[in-house]
Amino acid sequence: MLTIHGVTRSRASRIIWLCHEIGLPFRQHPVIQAYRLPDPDAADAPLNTHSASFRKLSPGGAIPVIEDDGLVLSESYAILLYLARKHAAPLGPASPEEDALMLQWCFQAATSIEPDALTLLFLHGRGQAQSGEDQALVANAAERLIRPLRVVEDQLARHGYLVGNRFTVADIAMAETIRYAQGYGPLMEQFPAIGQWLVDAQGRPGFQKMWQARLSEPE
Ligand SMILES: N[C@@H](CCC(=O)N[C@@H](CS)C(=O)NCC(=O)O)C(=O)O
Repeated sequence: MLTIHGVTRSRASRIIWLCHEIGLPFRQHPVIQAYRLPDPDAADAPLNTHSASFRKLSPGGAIPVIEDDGLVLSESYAILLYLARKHAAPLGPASPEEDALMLQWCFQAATSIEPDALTLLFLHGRGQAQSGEDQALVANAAERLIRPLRVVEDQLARHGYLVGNRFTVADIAMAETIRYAQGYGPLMEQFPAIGQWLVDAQGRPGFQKMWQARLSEPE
């Protein structure tokens, strides 16, 4: 059976959402991010991204990692695409062309959206008091996000989904990436098609099941 290493309050959420969508059973090892622990190296620390046993699977010390039929795989977008290909359409690619488009959207999410969206999450979304320097970082990140989000907006306004006029793994990858910026109104209100698509995607039973598990984990 597929094993997912990583707590649900991490990028493992996108893998877990996909598994629920395609009805794929999995075991979850709740490895937690070391930075969330006061002393990740303490003898009584829970299993975390510093733990020696986890480092054997993930030398870079990052979650999520999966084990599947002897394959050990890290990098959440690679994991999504691997599982989607293995289990194929409707959520995975039905042709090499769809496969290429799914790759395109995943690369766009990973390279042009995720870093700045995470800046918005960490410096704005969690409601911390912001220094002037933080506010400048937030404004710059939001400014850089306009161009890639415009591409996503145009695609969704015309087709409703990213690939194949249906909900696919590309929508999961992109929705989980844009979620990091979702709480930043001055940016997101410029993209109504993305807003509606996020509401629909996050209303799906697969997302809701993942989200309830996530909320049940300690912050
Ligand atoms: N590009 C990687 C990033 C993985 C990553 O940074 N994961 C975070 C949690 S979402 C992590 O494990 N951080 C560990 C730490 O900082 O201790 C992916 O998409 O899987």
